[in-house]
Amino acid sequence: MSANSPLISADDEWSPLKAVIVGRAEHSAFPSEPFHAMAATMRKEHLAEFRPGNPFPPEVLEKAQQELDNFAAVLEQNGVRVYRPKEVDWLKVGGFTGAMPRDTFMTVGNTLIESPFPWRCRQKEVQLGYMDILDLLSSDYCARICRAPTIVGRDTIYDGVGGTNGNSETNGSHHWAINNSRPAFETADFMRFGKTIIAQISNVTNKKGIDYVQAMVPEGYTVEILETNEGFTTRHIDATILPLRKGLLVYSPPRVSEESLRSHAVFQDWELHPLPYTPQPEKNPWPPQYMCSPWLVLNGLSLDEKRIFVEEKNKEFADWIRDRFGMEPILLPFAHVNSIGGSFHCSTVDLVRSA
Ligand code: ABU
Repeated sequence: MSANSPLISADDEWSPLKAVIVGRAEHSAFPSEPFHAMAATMRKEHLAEFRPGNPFPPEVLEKAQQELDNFAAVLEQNGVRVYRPKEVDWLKVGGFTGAMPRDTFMTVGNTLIESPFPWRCRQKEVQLGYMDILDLLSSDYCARICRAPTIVGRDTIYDGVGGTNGNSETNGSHHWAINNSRPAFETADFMRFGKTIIAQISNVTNKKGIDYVQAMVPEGYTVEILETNEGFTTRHIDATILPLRKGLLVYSPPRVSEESLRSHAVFQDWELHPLPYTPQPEKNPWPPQYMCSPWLVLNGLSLDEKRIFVEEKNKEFADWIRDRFGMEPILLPFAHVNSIGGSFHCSTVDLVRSA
């Protein structure tokens, strides 16, 4: 990149990647929120771990950090400029992790938008981990950085939702684990398709959050809500749909239908393919799948319209996209990062992609 290249400029998920944030895993701890919010998003078998001051097992974090460092090195070898957040003791500060920046920021054109997190344990994430990166990015005078709005007074996001049985869906008029009293989202519930941004409402993203993104994006961009099939753990659109390149998208059939996708003008002339995959439950997998679903197979990061990072165990998926669509998957180890919340898409924020 030349000295005058933009530091923030990305419109989609597949154009050649030039600059990216890659997260880090040290000192990550299980997030801890009111029981109903954890129960609505996490697997039952690990629910008891989601309590204050509980670190992920050190052997998982050590390997996750190695996987992230290796991934960052491979990106650099491919000419991508890589930024890393600061090392933070998330356990000590009552936070979660620096490994999942996709939930934290989204690039739309020249604008970087910070999530007004619903989870309290994540609300200091940017202040603690990402200020050096934001300082650097703000040296590009054409870049806009939208920090999350301050919550004035008491945070009301859980008022009237939840309860003690952990099932948000049985609670009064509210359906989700958060209410709509203030804008709240995780940016992993949004995906960019040029001037159209596709979003989903979920247990971490509300309608006011989506309206807020619409207000923050540069002129000419539109945010549309995709109807997804609400699952008990609905959180994040990036394990539901995966655009492999312009005009070609793979989706998780239990999570979204072709009809729902087709109802968005942006997909009308796209090839839309259901992923032919039936998750097989594993008995006591190692590392434990603390914070992810089997559909994380769709959580790839594209280097360009051919090359995409895929977790090395997902060989069937890699073969399928190679043989069927002529893709060139790059297989890397990432199982320990998966364990704590996501894959290559979740653990990155693409800052610059250029056509
Ligand atoms: N951020 C992806 C986690 C969601 C899932 O595993 O389905």
